[in-house]
Amino acid sequence: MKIDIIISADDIKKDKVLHKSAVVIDMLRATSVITTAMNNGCKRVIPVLTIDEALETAKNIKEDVILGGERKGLKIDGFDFSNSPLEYSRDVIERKTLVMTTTNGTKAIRGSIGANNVLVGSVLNASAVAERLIELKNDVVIVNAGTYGQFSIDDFICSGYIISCLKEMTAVELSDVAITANYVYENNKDIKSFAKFAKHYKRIMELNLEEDFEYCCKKDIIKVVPEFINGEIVIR
Ligand code: 3SL
Ligand code: MG
Repeated sequence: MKIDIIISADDIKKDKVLHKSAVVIDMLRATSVITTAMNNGCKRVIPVLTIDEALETAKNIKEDVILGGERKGLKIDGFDFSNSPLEYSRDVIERKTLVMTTTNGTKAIRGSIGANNVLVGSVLNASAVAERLIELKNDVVIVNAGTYGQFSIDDFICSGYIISCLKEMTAVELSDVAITANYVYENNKDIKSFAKFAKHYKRIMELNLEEDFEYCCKKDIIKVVPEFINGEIVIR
């Protein structure tokens, strides 16, 4: 299995995802939100790019719908929830449709269209993602959402962790960037201690979101692997 990494949503190129299984990572915090919401019984997540698209999409959905996401890390005016995974508990999200827009995460998910499969990954479900990738039998590209089009340490070390899980399960052939991500993880297995160097960590702390950070760094507490299929994220 060949494994490569794209370092930010702005660096996605169609030929890099084509015929592969893509895993989109925005561990702080969009893909941690999606993983948590789906684990808590959310029916589907519809990732969209703009606030207007979110409002329009939600208006056309007949069933129970929740609007979630962020701009500059904060809840969007008129939305139900922010981009904090801790808000998406079973009592509020079960059987609901979540329409979501975030700065980097939903952009990376939508940008990965064209891959054979688009999985949603995070530290929370890393080993379940690895198992699913083995079942799918494609080469893999791990798409880091990054932060505002830039490389981001948090998504990179999370990718390194997923690679470490894959290495325990199968033979892998890593690109240079994948070797580096895995090296960073293998030398910093306590993800929190290294993710703290990320620029985005400072923003998270400014917003008093320490609890979100702690939660998003928990390894393998979730077994579900959300998948983006035909415009919506579901559990297959
Ligand atoms: O950009 C995103 O998709 C967000 O996850 C960023 S934040 O952590 O909510 O600020
Ligand atoms: Mg992020």
